[in-house]
Amino acid sequence: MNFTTFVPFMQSDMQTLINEQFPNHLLKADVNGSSVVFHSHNGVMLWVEAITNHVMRFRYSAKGYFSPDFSYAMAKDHRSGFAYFKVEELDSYYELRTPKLSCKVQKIDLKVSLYNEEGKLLNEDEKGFHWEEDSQRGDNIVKMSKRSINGEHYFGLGDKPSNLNLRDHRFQNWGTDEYGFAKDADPLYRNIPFYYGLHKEGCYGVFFDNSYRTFFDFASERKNVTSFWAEGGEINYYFIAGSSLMNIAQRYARLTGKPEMPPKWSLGYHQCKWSYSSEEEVMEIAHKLRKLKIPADAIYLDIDYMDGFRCFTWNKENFPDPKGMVQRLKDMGFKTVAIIDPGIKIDMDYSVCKEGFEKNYFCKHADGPLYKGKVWPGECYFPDFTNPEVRDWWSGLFKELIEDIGLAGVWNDMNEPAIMDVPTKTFPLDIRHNYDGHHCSHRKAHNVYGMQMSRATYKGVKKFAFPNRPFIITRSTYAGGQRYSSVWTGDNIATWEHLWVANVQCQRLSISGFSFVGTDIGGFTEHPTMELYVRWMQLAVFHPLMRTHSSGDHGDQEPWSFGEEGTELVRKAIELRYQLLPYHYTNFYQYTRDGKPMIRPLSFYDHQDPQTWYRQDEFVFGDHILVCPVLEPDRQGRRMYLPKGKWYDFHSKEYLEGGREIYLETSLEEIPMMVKAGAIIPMIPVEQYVSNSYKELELHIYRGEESVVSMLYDDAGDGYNHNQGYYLNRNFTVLPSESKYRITQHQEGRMPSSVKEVTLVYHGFKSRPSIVELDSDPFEVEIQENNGSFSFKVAEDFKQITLRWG
Ligand code: MIG
Repeated sequence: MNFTTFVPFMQSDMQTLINEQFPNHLLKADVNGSSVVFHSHNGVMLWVEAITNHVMRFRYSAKGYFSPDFSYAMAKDHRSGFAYFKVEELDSYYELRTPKLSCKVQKIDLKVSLYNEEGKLLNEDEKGFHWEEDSQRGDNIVKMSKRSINGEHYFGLGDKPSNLNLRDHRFQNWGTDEYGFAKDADPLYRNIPFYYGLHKEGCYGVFFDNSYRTFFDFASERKNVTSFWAEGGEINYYFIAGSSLMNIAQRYARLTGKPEMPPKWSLGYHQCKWSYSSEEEVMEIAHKLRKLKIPADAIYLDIDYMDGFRCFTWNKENFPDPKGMVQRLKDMGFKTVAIIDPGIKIDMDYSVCKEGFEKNYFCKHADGPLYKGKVWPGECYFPDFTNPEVRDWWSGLFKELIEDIGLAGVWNDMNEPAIMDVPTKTFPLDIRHNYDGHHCSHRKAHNVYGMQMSRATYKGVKKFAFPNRPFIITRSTYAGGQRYSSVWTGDNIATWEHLWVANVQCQRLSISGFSFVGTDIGGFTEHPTMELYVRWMQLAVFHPLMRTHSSGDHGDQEPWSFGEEGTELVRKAIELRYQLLPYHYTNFYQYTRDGKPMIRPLSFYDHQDPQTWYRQDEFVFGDHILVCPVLEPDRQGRRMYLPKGKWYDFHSKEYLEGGREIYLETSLEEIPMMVKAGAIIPMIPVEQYVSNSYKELELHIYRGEESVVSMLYDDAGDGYNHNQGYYLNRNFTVLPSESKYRITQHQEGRMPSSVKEVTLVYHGFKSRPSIVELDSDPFEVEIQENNGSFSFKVAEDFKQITLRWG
């Protein structure tokens, strides 16, 4: 019998039952610059630090000291920008203040409450910090509980395949290889302990930077409480204030970093399968893509290209001439990406194994012996990627693949780490890790293992691909891993439900720092129908990583695998992707520069509209495009919510008033898609692969009644010259009025434009203008009309174009 069921759920009882302990009253507070350390009589320490005006960090220790401060998540420059911090002692509490955020720490129990700049309560402790001594392990389970404010909503947490709004759910982070994962499965591959809270007084973010197994409860077990805890380490969290969810996303990106600009080709279409297992097969796929005029930029090699699954080797029978093959693909405009797993086959005739063994780079058990785990190659050793020396060695191993053979990117898989034939699916917990000199067991290193592998891979690929940019895709990672690698969502299933999951996961990953995301289009396991594959492809047009992948044993999954109609429809979707490439690349630039999520749930567009809190099919892609995938078979239309503002149907150019739900008719040809009134959307003609310099450029101008700014960023599409000012960033501002429509352009950067003239295409205007002025002079133009829109050409460096009527 479980006697706890008879005990009322009260703090004092909890303490005796499970030995929870709490800080008691304040002994002293040490103020030091922008931080304060509070000490309770029973030896608890709370360290509060202002990182910037909007971000405070809270660290607790029940041990009487703080361990050295170390984190894999934080970006190097995350502290820059702090301005002002004031500490005041009052009768019953301390008040710590920046101009944007204030915090009260109660003297009686060290409980914390946080207020925004208007003095409104954002968040407060319920039980606050407490801990449990785990007698079995001799470590502390560290816990934090917060009051959940009435009607509070929660977002974030990485790749959870559940409703976007996390309210009423419990989750955990423990990187897990979950083949054919189900909706609501938890945990999955990635570990991102960051969430947003939103209620009527405001919004905030909490980043719980702890790499042990972490848990979150969002008002699920107890309706008025949200809690998070970990199996070890510290309660160490960053509290982020902001006036919108978007601001908070940007501040989180400042803390944990952003990637560099990717090679432009990586925003093209990628074709993958487990496996294209011979040169012949690879070339056949490549030729067929070109022959059928299906634009594509990358082809992948899954594990079967290797010799007996030995990383950094080739199966010489099926791939007799890797360098030649990669070159032949290059000549056709394809980049080659190959998979590299962490497991190193135990084979002393295999140089990687021998060297890793001799240099002592593989993971060991607590009592010394090397750890052996079974994966594809059979028994393997595993590099300890948390050791900086091992990472350097690993980076160096890419020389041949990248520099000599010419691969453009690397795919890291199985790095949760995944182990076969053991119930835990991963390393035993006693395995030792270096953790950059902070030696620890697998309990602490598990959730960062994949991140550190992708970091070492990124460093190697970057070095040997120079002067080109690296491309990395990883399955497992931790918060901050976005600095090194893109991610895909893992082994999904070819079902309509999984199309829904794909949509939600990509939105959620995007607001959790990882915008460079995609899913296995069509599903990894099982086989999609033509309709499902088409709908999935259409959604993936708006996923920064657009890759078809499948397990290969359920039938083919190439763009032509679903009959002629399917081929047409898939081609059309991929073509739209390539037409929108300038918009995609600009969106990526805004992500790397400003930390803006590329895929934005509606609540990130307008959190003040309650309709957006539960909406999850629709999302905003970049600044100006609203997308709503069709997620069910056999649909002639669907309902969708248009957030406030005015919109144009991208396909029909119909003008629609927002702030309401609409029913939109759709065909299988098109994904429902809206453009914001006033926006300018850059588009190019379809290319078969990304060419890095636009030959023609169209600017699609959607009439609006308010001033709107649109951006178009471009650079060489590869290399690093953009860091020396060799880029071209155009900022367009529209200034509408009764009788005229004016667009101004401001250019920045030293890269000359690759086009001389741009075509301006005007949508939503009642009639063509009577006068066109270029930089305030009358301008003779030949106006083309087409379906209610009109267009003309103008020199690309125009400063101002004004249309007048009447
Ligand atoms: O145990 O490399 O998620 O994308 O094709 C399966 C083979 C290992 C799992 C990956 C999948 C990949 C597959 N891998």
